[in-house]
Parts: sequence; structure tokens; C-alpha cells
Amino acid sequence: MKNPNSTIRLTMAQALVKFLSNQFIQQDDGRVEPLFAGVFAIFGHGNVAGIGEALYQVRDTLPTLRAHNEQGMAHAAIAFTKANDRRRLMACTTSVGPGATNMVTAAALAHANRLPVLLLPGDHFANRKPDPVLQQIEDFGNPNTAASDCFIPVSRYFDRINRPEQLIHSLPVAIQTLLDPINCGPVTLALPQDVQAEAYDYPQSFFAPTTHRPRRQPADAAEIFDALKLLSHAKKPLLIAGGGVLYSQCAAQLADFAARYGMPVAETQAGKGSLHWQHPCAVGGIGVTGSAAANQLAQEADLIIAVGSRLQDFTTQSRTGFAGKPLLQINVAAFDAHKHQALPLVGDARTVLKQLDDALQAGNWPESSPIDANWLSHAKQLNQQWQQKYEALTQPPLSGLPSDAQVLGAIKRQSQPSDVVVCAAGGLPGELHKLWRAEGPGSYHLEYGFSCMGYEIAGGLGVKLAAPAREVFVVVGDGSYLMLNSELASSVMLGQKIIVVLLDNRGFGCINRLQQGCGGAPFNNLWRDCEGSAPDIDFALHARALGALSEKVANVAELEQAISRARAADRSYLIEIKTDPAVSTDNGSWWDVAIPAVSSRDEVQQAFARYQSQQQQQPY
Ligand SMILES: Cc1ncc(C[n+]2csc(CCOP(=O)(O)OP(=O)(O)O)c2C)c(N)n1
Ligand SMILES: [Mg+2]
Repeated sequence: MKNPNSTIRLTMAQALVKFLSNQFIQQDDGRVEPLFAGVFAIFGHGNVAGIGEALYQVRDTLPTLRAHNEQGMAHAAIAFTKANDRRRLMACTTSVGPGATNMVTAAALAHANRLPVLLLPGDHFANRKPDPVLQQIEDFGNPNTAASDCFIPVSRYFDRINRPEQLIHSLPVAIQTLLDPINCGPVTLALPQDVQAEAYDYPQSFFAPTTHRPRRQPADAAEIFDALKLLSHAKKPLLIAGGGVLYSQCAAQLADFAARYGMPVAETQAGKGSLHWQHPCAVGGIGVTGSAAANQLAQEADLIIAVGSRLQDFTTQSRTGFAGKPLLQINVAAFDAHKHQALPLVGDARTVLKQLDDALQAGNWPESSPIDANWLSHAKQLNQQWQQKYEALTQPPLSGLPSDAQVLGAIKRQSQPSDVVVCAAGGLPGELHKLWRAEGPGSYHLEYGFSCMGYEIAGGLGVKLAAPAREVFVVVGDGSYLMLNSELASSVMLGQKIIVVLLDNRGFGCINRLQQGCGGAPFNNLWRDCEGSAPDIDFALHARALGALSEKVANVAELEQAISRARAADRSYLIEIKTDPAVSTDNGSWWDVAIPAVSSRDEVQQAFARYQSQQQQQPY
């Protein structure tokens, strides 16, 4: 028999990676997989000698992947997790100082999106002997202050491992946080470089292989009872599918529930793809970037049932989309379930839907349901009108530069059901949410909690790592591309092919439109409105310089041909197309952007007057 008290002498870094290698996850279908698929690493001082050496020892079981930018690699790790419905993870290790702080934006992104990722920034010496080390920030009054403190407000759990034995307490909390459906998000363990290399006699039992299972929390019986009371009066309920539907892996259950009870389903950016776009209950995206159909239904509905949504301002049209209506919120996090004065139904989406379904059937639904028999057919009609608009908006232009919508139409015509589209910021997310015909869960990957420019290409790499058999289409604006494109080189290096369609409208098109919508003069967004002379950037050439294949196309017909060449290619492929910065799809929605109360510009004064009247529609 093994001695329960036996120990193994390891450095802190070795113990850390040994522990991570021994964490497994059991998926709902019974498959057991390593919880961590790998570790993205950019070495420097503060991680190369400690955790770098430890990762080398375990490279066969816990692969290390080299990236080019710390923010980018963390985006890739986060996208990997999102594409795995939060059921598989990656870790990221950086050097001390700028390597660490480069990753802070990605931590904030993961925090806003509720996506788990393990961040392991290096840190200055705990023993302080060589202080100040290169890249140490040096607080005059507090030697404990470190650059890695920047992670504290954007981590769900933060610890600095100042002694090797702290791992025994901290790592289980880290894993528990990463896997908690309510609290999950970025976990940061700051690792002082001397402690990484320090030895300790760890108990062998600490490294026992451990299999985790995603927790499915049921709702409280009293909350189900209250929800039923609300439902028993609802003639026109509208379901809103949020990201929680996908993370709970209950899209099929939701579609079935909606179909049996005759409820239309609108989708948030994070929830889009829950229903196939042709599902009889699907009415498209909701909110500022939603379809006119879903937004009209939200106005007409007498009950909104949000499932797994944070109900951020884009979804609620800054609280005007369905203001004052009864709202039922099914959410695993009480924090979300109580928002907007909703009736909360706290629990895992799949479990709660089943509880509701059972309770409704016990009450003899759907026969005795109060839902208006014409409600769903009315929703279908509105959706059909929107689909007709889609056809008109996505046809190739007769002349001139194509719009974003026309480019997306071309990509869609050339796409296959197994393809994944990836995007995050600029004008494209709005067009995608309104117009992209999602083919079901996993086909639509939008980072719109933080809408972070520079997520797109790195995110595409993470999605490809998660779904190697699928073709990954990254659609990206020139602005986002220029902000962070270096993981295109990583995708080539790692043999993880992505297809990038770059829409060059010569600047920050969506912000230029927003600026003018707010009464502002075109200023500092499109290159032609900036100081200096507009650069003539050859994006295709740039992508080639990073090792990808690429081409430039002159119109959408050429784009469609280029997509088949990109599909056939053996490595990442960028297609550059010039687009019209002025055009976007209007859906009549409103978004609260504060307008200056004082301005010498007539346009701003008019915008302010409009703003004041629109604010009247906000309930509080
Ligand atoms: C990191 C980051 N910085 C700034 C912004 C604000 N922002 C949102 S979209 C945008 C412009 C995006 O330009 P581009 O990628 O070319 O897309 P376009 O608007 O032209 O469609 C800016 C500056 C952001 N979302 N993320
Ligand atoms: Mg642009």
C-alpha cells in the first residue's frame, strides 16, 4: 500500500504543472479528458527558468504553445474555452513586468464574458534580494505592490504564491473557481520567480488524478412556483437565449421547449446559434444589433423570459427594448437573475428548463396554455420579412464598394454548415448579429461582452484549436487587424489554419458613424479625417510576411472565388477586400451614448435634444 504520508520533492513550478496535468473533466456524454489542453507561453525572466523548465518536463502530457503577444495568446486561450462551452481550459504564462501587464486586457475580456482561463504572470522576487529587478515597478511606499496587482480587479480569484506550500491551498480554489458556472472567469496566480524555483516536499496525494464534473444546479421549488404563476397569464411570451444556453449545452432542449409551447426565441450575441436560423421559433438577434423582427416582438410581448443572459445594454436597448414588461430570468447566477427587477429563477439552464417543462406538463400544458395561438405564426411572419431584407442587403452591389453586409452575404454563400465565424469589434458584430444565418451551436463565435479589438485573429486560433475539423472564418476590420494581428503568425507556426477576411474601410468605420450619429464632425476615425497623410497599407502583403497565404480581391464575386482557394489551402489565408465605411444595416434601435449638453455645433445640440427625449423611455 502507498504511504499516505509520502511526499515528493519538487519546485513550486514543477508542482504547479504536475497538479494541472492531473486534472480531468468528465463531459456530459461520459468522455473524460484532460482539463487543460495546454499552456500558452511567452518566456522571459520571471518564468523561463522556473515554470519554463517545469513545462519542458511535462511537454508530452501538457503541451506548451509559443505565441507572439501575451494579450493575443490569452485571447486564444479564452476563445478555446468559449468554443468548448467552458468545459476545457488553457493556461497562459508570462514573464514579469510588461509580459504580465500585456495580458491584463485579456483578463478583463474573460471577466466580462464569464470565461475561465488560468493566468500565470511572473512576478518579482519574494525574497527581495536583487531588488529592483529588471521590469519591477517599485512602489516607494509598498514593496508588496507589483505590476501583477493590475490583475486583481479583473480576476475572479487572485493569489500570489509567496511560498511553495501555498499551492496546496490555492490550486484547488483556482480549479474550483474556473469550473464554477457562477463564478468562473480569469484566475490569476502571480508567481514570484524565486518561489517558482524553490523546492518543497509536497504530499503525493496532492497530485492524485482528479476528475471534475460540470455542476448542474436545480432551481428552488418556490421560484419555479412563482415562474409558473407568471407563465399562466402569458399570451405572448418571448424567450431570449443568452450565452448561458450554450454554456449549459441546452440549445436542443430550449428549441424543443420553445416549439412545444409556441414561444419565439430571440438570441443575444453570446447566445446566437442556440437555434438553427431556420428553426420555426427562431426570430434572430435581439437588441441594438438585433433583427427588426425580434425587437418588434420584444415590444409586443407580454412576458420576456431571458435564459442565461447578462442582459447588457445592447440586449435591452439600454433598457428601452422591453421596458416595464414582466421579466423572468433563468440564470445560474443570482447576480444576473435579479437584474432589471426580474422574477429570478436561479439555476442551471438545462436543469431549470426541464423543471419548468415538467411542471407545465403537470399543469396540462400545452393544452391548457394561455399562449395566443397566433403568436408564433405572427413571429414567423415578422422573421420572414427580415429574411427578405437579408436577401436584399446581402446581394452583390451593382457598382461601388460593397457594404459589410454584402461581404458577409458572399461569405455565407460560400460557407458550409460546419464552418465557424469569429468576430469581436467594429461594425461587423452588428451586421453579423443582424444578418448571419447561424447553423446551430458552435457556428457563431462573437466576443461581445468586452468587444475587444484584436480578439479576432487570436480568437480564431483558439477556436481552431478547439474545433480542428471545422473551417474557421475570422472576419475583421482594418482597425482590429492593425491592433493585434501577430497570432496569425502563431496560427501558421502551429499549423492551425484560419481563413481571415479583412474588410478595409480605411479606418474606424463604426465609430465614425457613431460620432456623426452623436452630432460630431467626422474626426480622427477614418484615416482621411486624421492628422497626417493616410497610409496605404497592403494587408495581403503583410499577412504574407507573417507566413500566411493571401490575396486581394476587387469585389464580392472575386471574394467568393477566393474563398474556395482559401478552403483548399494548407495554411492560414487572408483575403483583403475594400468596403464602404458609410453603410450599415438599420434596425431602428436605440443605444444610450451620452451626448454633450453643451456644444457650439448645431448637430450636437439637435442630437442632445433627441437624446433627452429618448432617455424618457428608460424606466429608471
Ligand atoms: C481595444 C479596443 N480599443 C478601442 C475600441 C473602440 N472601438 C470599437 S470599434 C472601433 C473601430 C474598429 O475599426 P475596424 O476594426 O476597422 O472596424 P470598422 O469599425 O471599420 O468596421 C473602435 C476604435 C475597442 N472596442 N477595443
Ligand atoms: Mg475599418
